[in-house]
Amino acid sequence: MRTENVQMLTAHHQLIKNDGDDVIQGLTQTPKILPSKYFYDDRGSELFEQICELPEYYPTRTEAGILREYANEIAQITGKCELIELGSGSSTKTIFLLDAYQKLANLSKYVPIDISGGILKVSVLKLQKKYPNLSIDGLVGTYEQALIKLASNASSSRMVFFLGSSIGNFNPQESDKFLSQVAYALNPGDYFLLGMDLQKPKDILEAAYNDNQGITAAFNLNMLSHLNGQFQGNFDLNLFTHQAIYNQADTQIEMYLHSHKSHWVSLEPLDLKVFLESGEKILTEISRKFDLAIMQKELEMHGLRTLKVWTDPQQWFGLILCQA
Ligand code: AVJ
Repeated sequence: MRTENVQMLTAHHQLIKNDGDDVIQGLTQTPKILPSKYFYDDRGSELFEQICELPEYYPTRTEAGILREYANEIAQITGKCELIELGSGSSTKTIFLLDAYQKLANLSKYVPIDISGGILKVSVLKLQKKYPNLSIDGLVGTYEQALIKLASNASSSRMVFFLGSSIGNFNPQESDKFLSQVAYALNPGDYFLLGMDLQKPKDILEAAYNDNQGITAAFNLNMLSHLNGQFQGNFDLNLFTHQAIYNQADTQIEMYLHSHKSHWVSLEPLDLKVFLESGEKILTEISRKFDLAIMQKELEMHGLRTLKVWTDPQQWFGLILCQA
């Protein structure tokens, strides 16, 4: 089997070499924060796959429904191009696009990019079996690393896509930076397809991040296990509880880990000792909920002109196709 088509993005792009600076920075500021990307070790990616199947977690199946219905139309609009997916994970929803592009646009290349090497390898192997004639080049790395690499690598027409409302993890400033990097990576005429969760009543949103089976809580807590493993931390998972609330003013879900005892945590290789108060919380994720018109303006400001917008009948989730 061809595992060699999963490539690590590292070294010569001054890249990954995760030195934990972001962890030090986040845990020494007030209030404390941890970057959401630390959710996704292999266990975290597995838990996220389980979240996607939860009855309360509507985004995945809603977006999948939109893709099922409109993938052919998307392929017809863009015509033949290479497909490049940021944060591909299990690539489950991607199947709709791959099928449509194979049928209508003579698809030759798919580049899935993910920070979690385990899940990427498994999904590349699966896809290679299902699409034996498709050239699949998996890349393991951060979005930033991938976009730098893509920018220096322009050949044929491309569509970069970013599904699942992963853009919701960025605050406005980070989102601005991300869209600049996307725009920089694209050539004039290339496409960008963006999936985003839309604003809706608080009870629906909070239920989606506080599921009955406690999978989201396990996903949140798993970040501490990941840090324990990667940075020899001694977080005691029993001393923390999961909380997710919808911040109406900022239209974003905020996920926290609450410490219910005052205690010290150390991460030796980082030379870091952190004191947590009883009741203190660490922000582990924001998940912004968007307005389609505002997002179109933001894309436009980065030279990404909207070609078409799709939503589901309830307008819970949106897809914007734009062109550089
Ligand atoms: C992968 C960032 C889109 O924000 O809904 C799911 C992650 N966190 N449940 C989201 C997540 C808690 C998810 N994104």
